[in-house]
Amino acid sequence: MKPDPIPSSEITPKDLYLSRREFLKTLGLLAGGAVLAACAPKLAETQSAATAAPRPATASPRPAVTPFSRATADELGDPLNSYKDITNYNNYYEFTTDKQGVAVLARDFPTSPWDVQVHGLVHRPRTFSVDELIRKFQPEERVYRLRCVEAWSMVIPWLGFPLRKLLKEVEPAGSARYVRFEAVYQPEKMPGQKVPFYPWPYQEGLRLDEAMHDLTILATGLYGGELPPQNGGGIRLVVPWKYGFKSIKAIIKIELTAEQPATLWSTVAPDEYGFYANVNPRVDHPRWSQRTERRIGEFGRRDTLMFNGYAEQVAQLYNGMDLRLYY
Ligand SMILES: Nc1nc2c(c(=O)[nH]1)N[C@H]1C(S)=C(S)[C@@H](COP(=O)(O)O)O[C@H]1N2
Ligand SMILES: [Mo]
Repeated sequence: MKPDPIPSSEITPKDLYLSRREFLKTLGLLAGGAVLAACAPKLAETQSAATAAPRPATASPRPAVTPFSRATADELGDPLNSYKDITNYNNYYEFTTDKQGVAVLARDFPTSPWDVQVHGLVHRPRTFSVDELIRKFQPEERVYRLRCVEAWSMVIPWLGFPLRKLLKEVEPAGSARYVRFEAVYQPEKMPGQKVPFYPWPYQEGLRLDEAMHDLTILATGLYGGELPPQNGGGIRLVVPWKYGFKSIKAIIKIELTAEQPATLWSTVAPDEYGFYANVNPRVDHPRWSQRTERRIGEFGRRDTLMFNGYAEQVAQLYNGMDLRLYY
């Protein structure tokens, strides 16, 4: 689907659009959600393609509406988390370990323009701007559960494209078996990077077949708008069947390698955070159970699902592996 070439100056700012919608609704001019549902995805894509979606001027919560998501729930019927929750409860140790403090500290972190270098065991190494990636690969909405290893979770409507598309573009060599991701290192803008305990920059990795799986995306937006700095803008990985720490934010380098790459968390605590880190309710973290989780915005706890509910799509990637060892 190609976005209409609407100049960004003609795109209705989201907040204006919203208040007009509220206005029309009070006049009874909108038939339920039908009008919005039909046009929202297109506008969302156009907006992100033009990077015209307005960013909140402050980290103060936006209204908890779901204006540009065509979905209201994931495929299991669980409702989306609010924009407010998704953008105000974050793990992002480059800024702070305080989940509710990330949004404010990251507020002025520049996410555009943003470049990603793709290199290593590839025939056509190249640097891409995120704007170019958005034009080329047309981000689509993907509603995914995000399950943190700390046993909380959310349902998030990402805008993104399969990582596979980018990897194909650079033509991986036959010797490539893993993909290594490196996040930005800017200690003058990211106060958490002055904490020497962590081996900055944040890095992560996937096996090449995991990276090529259709569920694995690079996200460039959420809720139909741009990707806020606290959620990993300019661009971040999302691997929904793995614990959240695999979904590395603010990526500047993607490298194809022959050897399994080191990761920040398996370097800091190898017996707590494995390379595979597949969500698995039967394998406890050394310090707590992984059997259940707290869905942000809900009371009580819910059962954690094998592979975070994506077993049908991904279990075959791990045939012959002992999942008790490869959590
Ligand atoms: N660069 C970077 N990426 C990161 C992290 C981080 O600290 N730094 N935290 C990870 C963890 S533990 C989780 S649970 C998710 C949280 O993503 P969210 O804040 O968008 O929900 O980001 C992951 N990606
Ligand atoms: Mo996490």
